Amino acid sequence: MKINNLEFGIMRDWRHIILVFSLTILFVSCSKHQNVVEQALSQGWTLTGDTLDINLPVNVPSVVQQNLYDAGLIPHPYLGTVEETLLWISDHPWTYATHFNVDQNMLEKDVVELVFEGIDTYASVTLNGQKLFDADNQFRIWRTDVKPLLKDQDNLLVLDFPRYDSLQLALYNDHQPRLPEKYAVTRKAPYQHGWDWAPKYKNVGIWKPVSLVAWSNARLDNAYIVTNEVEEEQAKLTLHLDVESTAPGDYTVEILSNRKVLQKFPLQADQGNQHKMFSFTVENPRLWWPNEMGEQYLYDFEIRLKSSDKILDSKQIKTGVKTVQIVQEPDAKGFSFYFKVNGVPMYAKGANYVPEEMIETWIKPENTQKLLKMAQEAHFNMLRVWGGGIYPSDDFFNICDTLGILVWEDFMYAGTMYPYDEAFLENAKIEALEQVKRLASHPSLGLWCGGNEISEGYYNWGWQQSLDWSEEDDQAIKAGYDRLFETILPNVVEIFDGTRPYWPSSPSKGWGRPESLTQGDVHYWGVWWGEQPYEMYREKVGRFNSEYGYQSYPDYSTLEKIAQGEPLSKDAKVIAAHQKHARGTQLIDDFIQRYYPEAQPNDFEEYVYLSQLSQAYGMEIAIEAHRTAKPYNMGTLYWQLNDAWPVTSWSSVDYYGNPKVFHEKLKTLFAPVLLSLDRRDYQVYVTSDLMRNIDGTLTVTVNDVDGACLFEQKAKVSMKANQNSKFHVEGLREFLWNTDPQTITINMQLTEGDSVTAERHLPGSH
Ligand code: BMA
Repeated sequence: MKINNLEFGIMRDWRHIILVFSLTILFVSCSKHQNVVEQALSQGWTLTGDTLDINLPVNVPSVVQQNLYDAGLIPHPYLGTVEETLLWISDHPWTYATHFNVDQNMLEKDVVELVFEGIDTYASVTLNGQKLFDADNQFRIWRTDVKPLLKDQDNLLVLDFPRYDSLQLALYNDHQPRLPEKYAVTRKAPYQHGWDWAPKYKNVGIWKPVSLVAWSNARLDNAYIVTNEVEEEQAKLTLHLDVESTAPGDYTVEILSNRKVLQKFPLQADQGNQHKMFSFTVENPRLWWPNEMGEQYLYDFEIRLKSSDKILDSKQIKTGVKTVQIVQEPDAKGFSFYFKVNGVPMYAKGANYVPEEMIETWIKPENTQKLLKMAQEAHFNMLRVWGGGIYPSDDFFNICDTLGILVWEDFMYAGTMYPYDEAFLENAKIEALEQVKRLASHPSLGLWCGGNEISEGYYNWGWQQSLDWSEEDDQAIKAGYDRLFETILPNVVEIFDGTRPYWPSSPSKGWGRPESLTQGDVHYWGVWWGEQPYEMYREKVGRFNSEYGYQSYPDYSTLEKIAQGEPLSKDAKVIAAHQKHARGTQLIDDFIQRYYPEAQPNDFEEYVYLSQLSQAYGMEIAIEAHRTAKPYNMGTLYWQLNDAWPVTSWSSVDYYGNPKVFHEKLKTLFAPVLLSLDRRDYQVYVTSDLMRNIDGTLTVTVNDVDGACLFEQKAKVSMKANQNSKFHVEGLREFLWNTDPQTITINMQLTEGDSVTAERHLPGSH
């Protein structure tokens, strides 16, 4: 990869910007060395609503929608049919303000920074009447030295949020050439602008913590560790540091594990902020593996920055030792596409993950833990964090680290072309830099991807015509795309991580194109969007199917909650309000008619259940087709694991954490060994993701509806680790040919000695 230093200057000076603050309740935390002192500014804020008679005491992080709901001023945004009545909120100006005092100890430090970990999205920030900065990116950290402005008593920090919708519309209308989506011009979570599973709740507020951070001499701004190489006796790692120093100076960096110093390095710092890298080794490393490939061993390191013998700053880093690559090698059909973890090919099983809440500050680590545990128990080893949401919190990644879920992380770009002026690209670069540094230590981070369905849209969705671009417009927009997704983002990943692969776009080719099945990853939407039958999944097996899916209704109890006592039916208004896909209701119904023509649901509850059976049936066909095609296909990530609110969608777990029928089935479909019957030749596939060889016996029995055994036959199974083979079962084909499929069940079991390695029970007809 070419690293263009002009495109991408490593920042040496004080990192961007400014910040502001307030807090009445003083919470000062000092680390033991006391050179770096922090004060959270989380409490004692007020939210006011311009001309509205609203003056609410609030804490932050929070957003206006949450604050208004907490104060009883609006109904619950997820229930009933209230969406339209709440859309004014993002087109109203809001102000968050707080008064706070500052401890003398803090004021004596060389630097006192105000740090906002996240502001959503536009805000003008002032401290004691002085403008600090204008925030314009939800995904960035905003920080500035405020020491000259601070007093010990009664500081006033104010954030004025303009009318988001109006501002966005003005920015969009000013942009020539026209862009496909309005949200393209604002660095704010796309899904909040409405999606085919999301209402238009554009959150406004201080959505991440705020604090004052004071220090003297020097401190560690960032510290993270990545794995470069793994061998049996030794792993090579790199410690990355951003060191900020008030003057040129000589320091020492120490890496400790179990309170013992592993290595020491001299560090010569200039004045300002500088990025430094130190290589070190771990002997006889215990590795971090994805779920069911091995253990998820985590190391605890402490990093110290010292001047003479004085500790100036320290950071704790939990990390795992693991390497990851994407392998793309030419073969007879195209190019392979698979992940290798610690040098071992990995068959990826999992789903796409969307933000867990429409009100982003309602995301709770305990809910994430439950959801991801359900994924792990369904044998997931991968999640794709979809590019239309938000970058997940550290909690999310800590959970993935412990559960062994490798994360395909999109940068937050989706479904549109983006502006390409210098200011936009610079903003995008800083965002990427901060996110890459924040997440690099997590062993669960597997891949950085440019975004969701952008190149697919550019080449296949006719924007050139529908938006009336001239040839020059088209070239300029495409050149901007190339700069962002082919130069800036990969350079950030390469320079500041250097170990994670970068993949410019998911998918790489649109599903209408034959190459989508012979190289890269594919979002196959011919079933659902293209209205093809489920059986089409068998034909459309790509190298790595990173999206496919079919909708079903959520659990009936979820529908009862949103209906709040109103009668439920397919045509109820509340059901329509929680279906965001234009053809969704019809497409669900079409497939219930097609696959369950005899079914006569007695009521809506039974109908809801049928929709889940239909979804599960379709996903079974897809997953079986993908897994049995291994190693041609090396990944299956369905759309979508979860929901952001109670809604009819493609998810396998609904908003309240209820598993759908499909999710329960994953325990068999994603199991390390999948048994399947090829109904063309009646041979049995054994698809193994196990890291060990199999030496066992396959038993196939056919039973009648009362359970009586009509046929039984055994075959010997001997297979290498991580492979897929087909086995002939003597007499099975002839037996099934001559038996009415409606009257039987087919049961397969693989045993090794006394233990059962895999089981599958299938109806006679499928
Ligand atoms: C995929 C996703 C989402 C969408 C889903 C279902 O392409 O990237 O944009 O919600 O389709 O339509």
